[in-house]
Amino acid sequence: MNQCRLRSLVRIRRSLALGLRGTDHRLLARQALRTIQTTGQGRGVHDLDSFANGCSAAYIEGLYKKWKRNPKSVDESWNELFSGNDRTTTNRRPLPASHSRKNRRPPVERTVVKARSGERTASGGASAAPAAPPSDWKNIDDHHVIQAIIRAYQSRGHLAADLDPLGIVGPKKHTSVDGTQRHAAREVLRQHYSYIFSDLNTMFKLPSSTMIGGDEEFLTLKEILDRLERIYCGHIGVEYMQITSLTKTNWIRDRFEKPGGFDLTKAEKKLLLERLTRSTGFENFLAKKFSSEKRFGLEGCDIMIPTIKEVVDRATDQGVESILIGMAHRGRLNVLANICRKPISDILSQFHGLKATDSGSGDVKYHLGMFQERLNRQTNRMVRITVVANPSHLEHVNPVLLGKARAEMFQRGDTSGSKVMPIIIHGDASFSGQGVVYESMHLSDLPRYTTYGTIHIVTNNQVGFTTDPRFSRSSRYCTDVARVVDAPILHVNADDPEACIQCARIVADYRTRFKKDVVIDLVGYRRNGHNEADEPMFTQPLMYQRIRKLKPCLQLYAEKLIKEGVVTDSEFKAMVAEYEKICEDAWTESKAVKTIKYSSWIDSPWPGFFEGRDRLKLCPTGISIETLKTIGNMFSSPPPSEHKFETHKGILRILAQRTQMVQDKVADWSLGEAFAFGSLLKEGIHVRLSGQDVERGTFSHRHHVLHHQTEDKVVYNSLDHLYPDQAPYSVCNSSLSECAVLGFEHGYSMASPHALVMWEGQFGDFCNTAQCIIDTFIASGETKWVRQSGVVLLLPHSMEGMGPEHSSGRIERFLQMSDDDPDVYPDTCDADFVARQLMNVNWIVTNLSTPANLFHCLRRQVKMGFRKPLINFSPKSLLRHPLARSPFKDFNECSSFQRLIPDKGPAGKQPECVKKLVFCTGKVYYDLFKERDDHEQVETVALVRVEQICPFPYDLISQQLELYPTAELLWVQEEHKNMGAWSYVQPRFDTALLKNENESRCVSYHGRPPSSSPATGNKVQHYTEYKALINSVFGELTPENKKRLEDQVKKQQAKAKADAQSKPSTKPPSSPPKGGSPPPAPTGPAPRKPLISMPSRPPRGGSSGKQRTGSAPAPDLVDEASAARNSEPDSPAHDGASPSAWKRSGSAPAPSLAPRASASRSPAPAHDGVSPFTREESSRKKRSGSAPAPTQSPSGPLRTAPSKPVFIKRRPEKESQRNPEESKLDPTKPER
Ligand SMILES: Cc1ncc(C[n+]2csc(CCOP(=O)(O)OP(=O)(O)O)c2C)c(N)n1
Ligand SMILES: [Mg+2]
Repeated sequence: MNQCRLRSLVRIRRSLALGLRGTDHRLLARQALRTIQTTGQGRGVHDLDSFANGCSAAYIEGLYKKWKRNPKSVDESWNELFSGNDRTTTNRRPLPASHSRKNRRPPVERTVVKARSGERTASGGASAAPAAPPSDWKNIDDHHVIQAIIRAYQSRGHLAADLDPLGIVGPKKHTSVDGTQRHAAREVLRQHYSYIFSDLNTMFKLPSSTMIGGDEEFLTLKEILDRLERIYCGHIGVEYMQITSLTKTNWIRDRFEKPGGFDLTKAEKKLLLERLTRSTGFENFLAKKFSSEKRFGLEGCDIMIPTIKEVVDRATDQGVESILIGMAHRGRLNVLANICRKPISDILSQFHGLKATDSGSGDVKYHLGMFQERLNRQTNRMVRITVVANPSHLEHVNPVLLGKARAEMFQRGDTSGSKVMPIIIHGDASFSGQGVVYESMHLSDLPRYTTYGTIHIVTNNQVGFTTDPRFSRSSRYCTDVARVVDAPILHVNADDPEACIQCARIVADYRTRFKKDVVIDLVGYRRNGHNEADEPMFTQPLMYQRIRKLKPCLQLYAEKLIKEGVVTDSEFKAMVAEYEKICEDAWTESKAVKTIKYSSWIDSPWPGFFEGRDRLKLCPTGISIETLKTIGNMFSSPPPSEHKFETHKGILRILAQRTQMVQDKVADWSLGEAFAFGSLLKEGIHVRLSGQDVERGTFSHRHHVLHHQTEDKVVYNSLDHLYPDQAPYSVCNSSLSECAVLGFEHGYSMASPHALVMWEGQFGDFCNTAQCIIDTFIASGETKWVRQSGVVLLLPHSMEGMGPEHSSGRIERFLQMSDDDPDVYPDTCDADFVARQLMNVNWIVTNLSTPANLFHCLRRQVKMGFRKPLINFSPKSLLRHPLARSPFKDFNECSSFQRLIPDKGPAGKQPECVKKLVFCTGKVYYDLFKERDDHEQVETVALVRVEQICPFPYDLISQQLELYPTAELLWVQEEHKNMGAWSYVQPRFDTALLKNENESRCVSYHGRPPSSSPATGNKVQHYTEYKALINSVFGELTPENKKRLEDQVKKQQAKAKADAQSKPSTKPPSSPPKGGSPPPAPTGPAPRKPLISMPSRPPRGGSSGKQRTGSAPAPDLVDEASAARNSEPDSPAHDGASPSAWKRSGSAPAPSLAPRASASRSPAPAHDGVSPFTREESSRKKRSGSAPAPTQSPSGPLRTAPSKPVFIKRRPEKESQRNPEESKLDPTKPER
């Protein structure tokens, strides 16, 4: 055969391969065949056709070269072909004799109808292709069928896999023509099912989409089926064809299909037997010693321990240094004993019912966590294994574990998950049933939440408590949830230890290679009831009849290895006896233990944090004015101009307002928060804020991440570039999950005390969907597991007429879970009273009213000598309320957190005149403040803000009670009576009052009546309720009050009109300045909103009003532009004062019901009720009259050596890839 003939053959093959796609290719193929016919030496077209069809071009070329060198080096048939001799029919490979197959559908008739000129064929060509000879098509068809069969096994083989050790679930076997029992059922092969009854000796060329051939390129149909059966329908059913990545599917295919890949060496088998002996031996021992104790044994899924162990070995061998395990009850003690190597005596001592020597309530033994650093003898590497303490609430540990793993990666500078690896062990019913599984899995590939792959192992005992899978899930597998993240899922028969080990290796390697989630579903059974005292025959009689007949996996495997000659019977018996002795010795040892310590079960030790520290020392939280300026200037500046960052004009306006505030030395909520974050970052504390839309802020007030307006994914975060050596700042918009994200952040906070970790709810009561995390981890974690966390929850809360679900953060629930005793008056004379109170409570609950207090409160979180969760109810309207601002002096070194803010106005100065002492918390203070002014009761009503509700500030409350000895005592809240803080504060007020023998007063409730709904959705009703509340405190407005208010309004309207006529507009530029150039500085005070206009003001004393009834603008999910519109640069905090009110009260006038109105007539009180400005400051500002433009140049006078801002091109990669330096900046020390 000459080169021309060979090339033609190659062309034939290629063309035929493409033949199905179009007429042109078929034509090409025909032409090529004709070439061979004319140049060939007597070979028939059919032979060549089939020959070319079955071989690869490269293969033929290789053979041809070989043949040229030595004609005898190739098979006789090739020699004939290349030398041009005709083959005899007897020498021919058996071709798929489709015509002789009974059950096979007839080959598709490729009759080509000649197209008349101008007619178009179905394929769109202008003319029809001549038909290929029928045998060509048969051959092609046959190969396609083979390919489809292979594909069917690959994608659906798991449906016919032999996974159930009980033999209850699973397909039936079918007898093929060769008498072989095959699993592959119609479900797998579908339309190709009949093929397994074909001529099984037919030889086929294997397609490139399979590796079952190994080095062989041709296999008989029988061999193909046998191999596919073994691989896909044996004891492993692998689901991987759903994965969209070709690299990953090829990788898995390679691992499963390559012949010989599953063989274990003798030593490996022996090791496996040893591990299985330990796993089974441990449960047997416990069963023997504590037959009636609950331990949630592993029997029936004993292979779980060797499987985890294999994953651990493999991963540590590949460089993993820390493994975090999250799991529920089943087999937990076994994991502690045989994976973590917790001394068995320690575990057994938990069964003795001993007293604990440390504080806390402890937890049941199968929930306890632990932490161990040890040498892995198999790999000779140190490995740290953590089993995270677990509440009974199934699967809720998952996000906590992930957050902890993520934080550990951060601490170690592990930006790819190479050193830290999470493993989660699931139950079958809970894996499919608990929504948090799905929510957590959805974090798996998010840049700020990824743990670079988690290994999931399901101990699938085919039952959940008493419920069969058919009643507990609609999906075929309990693992189907993992398909959403494209995870490969390896179902494996738990009674085949070697298959399980094989899967363990593959998942460990997969995670190392791809850093993605992967699942093993260990399909076993549960030998006992749900717990050892349960009778399973009540509900699963048939299943348990089978189970009773089954030999334990250990016995089966031992028999197998004895038969194979891997171990002898006596060796196996010695193995069992040896482990029994270990357990017996531990038992004896455990009997000597007389007390237990909860702290020895801690899963997150913080070495070095508590040692040598005076826990009761509260460090100052104030900072210098220079730091305030640096942070303030950076935070208020747009990105430097050289970066040509196009900033939204609304943002520029906000930045201009911030600049103005910095110049005026006053801070609003977002600036106060930025001061807290920035100063902590400066001090090396990593700050992480996570939650839905936190980057901008739900209420569009934060704007930490600025977005380039014309370039995608280019963002700027000034707080990440304050100081060259600052700690990293992570502000992360989360997935729309509360449960998983809050759990994640809680886990993140557990990893190190040197970080401020916050989760913000979109609205406070969305924490409803994270209740389990709140109850079982945050509220009680320290008590149960001696584990601290300083996680902060920011829950927007206040009644603004926004409806039932957008109003309440459910303060009452958090307070109800607080564990300070309402009936015990603490020792307030103790010098460490404040710190001790904080240390002894389970969490801190605050409802703050000033930015400065937020600042101090957040900083206190990391300044304390211990860690406590903080639940802070954040404001909504106060975010922009002109009165809710703090002067810089409230942030300085002399300032501190104020647990209670007394009345510092006229009432506070002349307490003897005070008739009513009103205690309140949060935003309602501003309503009361305004109404007191309107009602002209500033001298007679004292307003006291309880900023820290829990622990209750008894000392300060008592001081207030003593200061106003004759005043009537009121608790005023805007929430309904059965909500808010009332039920918490009432008994505590009583306790404080009872302390004083001469006291006969009690505190009365003023607020909304009880309700099942947190708030009305009707604005009119909202206002009616509001009015009733106000009237109950101050009474109705008198005619004099009304007259005075009307006069005020008229005056201000007139003034506003005059101002508007005399001063030019200070509107910001209509289009954003390009290249980051500064917006033109306003030339005068920004136009003021119209003053209170009666029509827009709810009628006082009237029955209803259509007007806005809230006391503040509804700060819903406003867009940025409207947010910018809503925020008033010329707030009266800076310049406006109602002279009459000012004079009369000697303090700031009250805020208005409608904040815009109030904004236009009230000067801002500081948090203590006094204007942050002196009159001089206020008038100076009025004189200067302009809001300067934000500083543009990084070298501007107000900057103190800021680090060069970096523009981050956001990519879908992980955050850590984006910022590989984060580990270097990490202030937290690795805990090793
Ligand atoms: C959130 C939650 N709901 C219900 C329970 C009660 N419960 C404990 S174990 C269990 C069955 C769990 O079945 P599965 O996940 O299959 O684990 P198994 O016990 O079979 O190992 C149930 C319903 C619980 N602990 N947590
Ligand atoms: Mg189960």
